[in-house]
Amino acid sequence: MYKLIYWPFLPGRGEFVRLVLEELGVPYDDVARRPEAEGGGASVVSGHLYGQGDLMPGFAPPYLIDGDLTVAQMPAICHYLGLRHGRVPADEGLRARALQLQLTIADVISEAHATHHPLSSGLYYEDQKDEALRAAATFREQRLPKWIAFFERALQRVGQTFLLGGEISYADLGLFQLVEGLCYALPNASRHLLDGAPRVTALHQQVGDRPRLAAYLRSERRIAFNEHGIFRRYPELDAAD
Ligand SMILES: N[C@@H](CCC(=O)N[C@@H](CS)C(=O)NCC(=O)O)C(=O)O
Repeated sequence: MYKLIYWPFLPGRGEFVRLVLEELGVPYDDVARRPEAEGGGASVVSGHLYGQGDLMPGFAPPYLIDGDLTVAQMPAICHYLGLRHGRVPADEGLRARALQLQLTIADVISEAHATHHPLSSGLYYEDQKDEALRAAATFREQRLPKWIAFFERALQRVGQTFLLGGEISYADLGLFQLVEGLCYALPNASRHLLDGAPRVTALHQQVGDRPRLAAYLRSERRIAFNEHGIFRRYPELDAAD
């Protein structure tokens, strides 16, 4: 059984991996979410940070453990699972494209995090609020429209529901979770932009309606967004209603 090691109290980058595992329908042990008495808790994650512990080193979570192998870096984990379960196309160009798209999603994730931590992840939000106001305004007004338009164009070019065509891939799950996170963190700015992105909106709807994912999203395995993760709702960082 796969083991996933990720912070137990926030969705973060771990959630992009969970969505792939849930859509595949494979069992996995979400180790840190077990009670501490059963070997869970945040200390499991911190014990492996920066390559400490007895795993093949990965710098930061999420970590996926498959037997003796540890895979870190969210896009690499999703790609590994896609290949391992035959859920990325056989065509090498399309495989590279799937990874490219997930890496692009990872770039947006980093920019979204930088809206509330523009100076450093090592400082509290409260220590960088003035800079965050400026960073969030630039993200909302300049960067986010470009990212959303990019994914809308990618879907338009393919001319089908999903980013690689008719078959769903991990990149579609990634785009779903990105939209979820943006709508949580910046509801006003996101609503406005998604109104002009019908293909991205339709993909989000279709992914969320898939039976396994819909069941997962309703389950207690799904961790709600909160102000510890990447996508945080600080109303002062959003656009006016
Ligand atoms: N590029 C890595 C980023 C990993 C990362 O930043 N993980 C965060 C949680 S989402 C973390 O716990 N970082 C701890 C640290 O960098 O000290 C990925 O995509 O997996």
